[in-house]
Amino acid sequence: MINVIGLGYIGLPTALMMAAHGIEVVGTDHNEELIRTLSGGHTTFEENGLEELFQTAVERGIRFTAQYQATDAYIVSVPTPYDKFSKKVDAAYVVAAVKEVLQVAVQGAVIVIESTISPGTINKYIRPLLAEKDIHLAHAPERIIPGNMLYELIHNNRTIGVDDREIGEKVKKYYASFCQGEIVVTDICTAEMTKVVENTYRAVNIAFANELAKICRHDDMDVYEIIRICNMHPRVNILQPGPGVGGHCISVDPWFLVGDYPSLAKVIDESMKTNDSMPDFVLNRIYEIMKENHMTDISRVGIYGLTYKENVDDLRESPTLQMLESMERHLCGNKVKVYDPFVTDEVVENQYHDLGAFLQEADLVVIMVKHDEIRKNTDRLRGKIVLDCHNVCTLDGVYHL
Ligand code: SAJ
Repeated sequence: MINVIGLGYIGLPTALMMAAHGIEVVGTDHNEELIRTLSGGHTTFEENGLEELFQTAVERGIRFTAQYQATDAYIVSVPTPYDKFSKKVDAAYVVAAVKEVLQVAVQGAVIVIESTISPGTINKYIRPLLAEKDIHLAHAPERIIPGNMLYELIHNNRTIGVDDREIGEKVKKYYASFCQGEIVVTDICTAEMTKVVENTYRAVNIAFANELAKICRHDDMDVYEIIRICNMHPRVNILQPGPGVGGHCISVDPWFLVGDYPSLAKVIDESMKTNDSMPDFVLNRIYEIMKENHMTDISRVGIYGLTYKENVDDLRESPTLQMLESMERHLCGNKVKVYDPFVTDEVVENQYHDLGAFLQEADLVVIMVKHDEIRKNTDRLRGKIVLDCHNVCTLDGVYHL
């Protein structure tokens, strides 16, 4: 039996996937309300195909509880925030989970850490907890992308870091029950580093695109056309500029390297600062465009999109929320209108829950997130002033980053 600890965005789909593929799984989370929801037959967030997978896993006997189970295999996928001041990984949740596991684990058990951690975290914070106990450690960092999680769980290649190959083979078998990609077995520190490097590579590439957007804005060049043409070169692949980088991975993990290697991680440090500057860059664009159009009433500005990226309901590190915070500081109370089709809860002031009603109240619409809804409805923006931060609107006169 595998006990999956932490039933959030990664732990839940992983637990369901294993259960659906014939492994006996118990999911544990200290959040009693979450356990009640799952045990009551409901999923806890929106994701393509999650509902169906949940039903299959339930039929195959998955159980949810707040208790840690006595068994020989654990997967720990609890959050690993970073300390905003030191930029270092905060391993407190992983440490707490492993301590609980150690109280119940049987001799020879393996604890697989899935949470993203900086290189050296297992040796520094987790291994000392084992003392003389006969318990094995592994690191199998997740790689799935919100919005396409279930497909990627099955099809992505994976990395497993272990101390010895025999344990590597045991852990590999669990993942091979559903994963059709190649599963590479390596040492623990290499596995830790690869995960952080993958997200850092993407963060630096996005920062480069964002910097190009700023340069192009300065001299009125079309950054999208420039990137499109450059990417026709066989060895160039620049990502897209945007209103900022959110989510719990690309906006967080690269800081671990800056925190641990401050005098070495220079490009990474600058890249993260560039990405973090984007919400304010958008805010300045809004003020510029209002001025150009003789608009004085900020309450006629409509912000489209609250989530950190398109077609998900995840608000973590959302660029829109960062921009609204900044706006509030500047304006002493934000009065813009806000709408997101994926956010049904009331999370900010002046939030709308209907696209038509939202558009009626806005003369300047800012596209912060390229949800499919707005891509399909750009004709409804006719007659409005539009600041399109994702280059999805083809109407004449649209403003860009
Ligand atoms: N973004 C841009 N320009 C782009 C692409 C993305 O500005 O060209 C922005 C998005 O709008 C979003 C942010 O970056 O705000 C991050 O989105 P994302 O789709 O790039 O990535 P995540 O955070 O959803 O998922 C990433 C993935 N990592 C890589 O692609 C290397 C995923 O595979 C990881 O599993 C995940 O991080 C994680 O958990 O580490």
